Amino acid sequence: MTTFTFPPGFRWGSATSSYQIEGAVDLDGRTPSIWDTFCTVPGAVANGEDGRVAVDHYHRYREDVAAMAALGLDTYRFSTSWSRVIRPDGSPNPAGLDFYSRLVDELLANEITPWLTLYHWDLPEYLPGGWLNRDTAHRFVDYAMTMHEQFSDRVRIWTTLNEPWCSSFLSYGAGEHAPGHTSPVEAVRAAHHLMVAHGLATQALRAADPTAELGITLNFGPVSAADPDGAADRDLARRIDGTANRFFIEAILRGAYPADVLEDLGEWVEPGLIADGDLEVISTPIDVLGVNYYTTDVVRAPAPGEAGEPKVVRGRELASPHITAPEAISVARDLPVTSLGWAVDPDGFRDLLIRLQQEYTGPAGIPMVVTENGAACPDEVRDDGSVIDDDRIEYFSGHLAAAHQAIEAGVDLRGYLAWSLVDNFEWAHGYDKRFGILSVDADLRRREKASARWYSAVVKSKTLVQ
Ligand code: PNW
Repeated sequence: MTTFTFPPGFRWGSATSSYQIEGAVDLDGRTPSIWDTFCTVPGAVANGEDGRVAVDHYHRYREDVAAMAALGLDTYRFSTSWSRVIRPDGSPNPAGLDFYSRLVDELLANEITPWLTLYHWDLPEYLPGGWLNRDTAHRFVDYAMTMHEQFSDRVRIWTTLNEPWCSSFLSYGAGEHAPGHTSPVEAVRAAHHLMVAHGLATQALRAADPTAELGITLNFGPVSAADPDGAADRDLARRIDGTANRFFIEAILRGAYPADVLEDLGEWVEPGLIADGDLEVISTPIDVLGVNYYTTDVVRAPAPGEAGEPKVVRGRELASPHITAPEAISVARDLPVTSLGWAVDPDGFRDLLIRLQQEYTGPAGIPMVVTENGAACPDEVRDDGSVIDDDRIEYFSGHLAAAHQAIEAGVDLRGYLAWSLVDNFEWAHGYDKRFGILSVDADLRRREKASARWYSAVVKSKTLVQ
């Protein structure tokens, strides 16, 4: 038996996002986001599902906050819906703001720290061109400052963007997420505009509020070559690592996009896209790096004549999100996989945290917080109503041990937020793939899964026993 005790002050919590849980998509003046629209595209989302009702958090937030309090969680990372709080004419929508005000008050009354993410993919449909339009970055700053005026007295931790890789390469390059485009040029343009939005908003928030804690959340997918000695495999792994992992963090913490990635992207970086001064804006200092981690990947080059078939999902032709390595083939490993087919690799998590510390956050002198980590598992509902999810407990346990090992190795890791508080709308996978530590029944009733009770015991004792 091994006991892992976490440092005092380590944050313990959970995370969600607006479109995945709120529902109430046309209440109190909210207007459609690109996800509302995308969900109407035939085949875009499994079973034709959408976030119209989601898990009705808009009406059940008190119950959800009470559940967190009962579990002993001290931090809640949520996102706000831009089109709920800002009207198409740019003016604030008081009814939308009021929802988040009530949520924040409820959290504070329960001694839970609110951690606000400004953008978790539900871009207002009314913004012409979405992230293809540089002006969206300026509209993002306006939105950020409206939120700051309303909430800075009560919210002290702010994340600009969640996973810009997903909002660009997966959304404009692969077609898998809203708005569902498959253009490498658009993917790069969206990625850069997202980075500019992050930088401008960080500057404006910092100027208005020097003591707020500001950051961004990036998703990291470590990737290695199937044949570590094979030049072709290694080059594919380098390319994927370049766009998926290094592109964003190096712009933010080093003030430059990686030279090899710019070379790989070639003409997809349009002339004039990266304006003078953009990288200074993008590398405005942050206070914390949010790390989302789910899995790792091992890739190989296709054999001669082994052509990649176009990937058709529910009748829609998707492209590879790895626009500089679309031919890469993922190799199955001797590891358990989750319901999404993602390999369970806690060692990869430990190694990632150590790499990030050594190469990026250590030199920049900033701490990290795990802002998402979790697994989609087949939960078993017993006759007595209990929900058994041993696979999820195993996942959390392995990854918390890995996080602890990273701390022991010198990583400045300050907290862990489990994804997710409740089962929710898992984007293109709809409601079938469940990440919650609370289950949600068809009648929207919440129930603690075994993993919630297990996590609560860890959180309350600040100790993991394996
Ligand atoms: C993250 N990928 O999404 C998001 O931040 C959450 O909203 C989501 O529910 C969670 O992880 C689980 O999926 C990702 O394809 C979606 O590499 C897809 C990928 C990565 C992250």
